Amino acid sequence: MARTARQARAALKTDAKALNLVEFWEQRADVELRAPRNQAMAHRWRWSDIEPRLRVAARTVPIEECERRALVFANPGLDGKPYITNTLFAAYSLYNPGEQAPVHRHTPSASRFVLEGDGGFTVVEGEKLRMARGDLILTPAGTWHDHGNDGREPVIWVDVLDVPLVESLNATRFEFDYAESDPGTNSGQPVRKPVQTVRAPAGHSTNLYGAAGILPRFVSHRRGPNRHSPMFVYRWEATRQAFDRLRQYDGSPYDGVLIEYVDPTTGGAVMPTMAFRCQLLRAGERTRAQRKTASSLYCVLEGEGCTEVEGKRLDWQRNDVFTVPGWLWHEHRNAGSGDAFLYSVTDEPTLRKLGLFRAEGRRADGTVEPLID
Ligand code: GTQ
Ligand code: FE2
Repeated sequence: MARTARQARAALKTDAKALNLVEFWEQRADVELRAPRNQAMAHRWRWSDIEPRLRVAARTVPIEECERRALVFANPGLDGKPYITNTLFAAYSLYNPGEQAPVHRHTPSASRFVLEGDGGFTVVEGEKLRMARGDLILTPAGTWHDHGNDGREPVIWVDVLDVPLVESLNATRFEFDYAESDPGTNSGQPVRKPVQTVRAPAGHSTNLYGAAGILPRFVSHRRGPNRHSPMFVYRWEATRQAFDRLRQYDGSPYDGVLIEYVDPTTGGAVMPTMAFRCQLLRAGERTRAQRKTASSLYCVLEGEGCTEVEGKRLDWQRNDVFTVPGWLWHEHRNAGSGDAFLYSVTDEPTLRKLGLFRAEGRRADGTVEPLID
């Protein structure tokens, strides 16, 4: 009997394989994870390693060949895929004076955070946004955008997109067939264009949304096919002024003086999938340990310090980029004598919408508290 059962089970194993089935009891541990799998690792990319290579690409890779000249962060835990975390794609991009990235749109949502040069611009849905260090520019899912540099120096920025998330949902689509009616022809028929004609007034996003607490009631806040922030640029100048007013407060024991760039019409995240933040850690400031089910990437706008992620120490300085995967205990330290500003992007809005967001913090006495909001 026992022998027959053994034989039957052996046959079951063979049959299951042939029938494209998996015996749950054989792979249960692979399904019932006690904690997130986290293939993406905590990792730091040094600006000093990458900047010279970006300059080589700027000399040797023509813009006509690459369209968008980007060195993409590949998380060492993700098998060489061009993904910085399980949900995020990020890159340093460089555009020389006079170069242009042709107009396109895509289902992933995208953003730029500017590191160098002040001649760069992105045109989003007909609004030309000039870009300077510390500015955040949004190109939410489905918005047409093209980039260029009409200054005299190369411009460098960090792109962050939700490419791996959209890819995992099998919803990726890039389109390059932009067309608009050409007033120069009298046919009125749309014609293909390599870049958009600017149609919004100078400073449009800031004109409409730059004063917190005040919203114009004579415009639609819908700009593109989806719901997202209608404000496409968040200026460093305004952010810095906000920090000047906020720095007198204790801030969060877990994040120092943390701000989020929000949709002015809702007060919520600027995009459905990603949230964009910036935090000031004052000289010597050290945060308590926390962990969140969301994962994040950071870019160092100013200062030097380190972030410890479950025993792994990531030292960082100006323009470096690093990741903190989900559900790993981490804490930040400003190790310098001046302010440190960390820009960050997180997939927290996605996890919140799906009921998957949790956060915990370690109190001063070592006990753990849930973190809400
Ligand atoms: O600048 O529009 O790094 O569409 C990857 C995809 C940049 C962009 C990237 C993009 C862009
Ligand atoms: Fe794009």
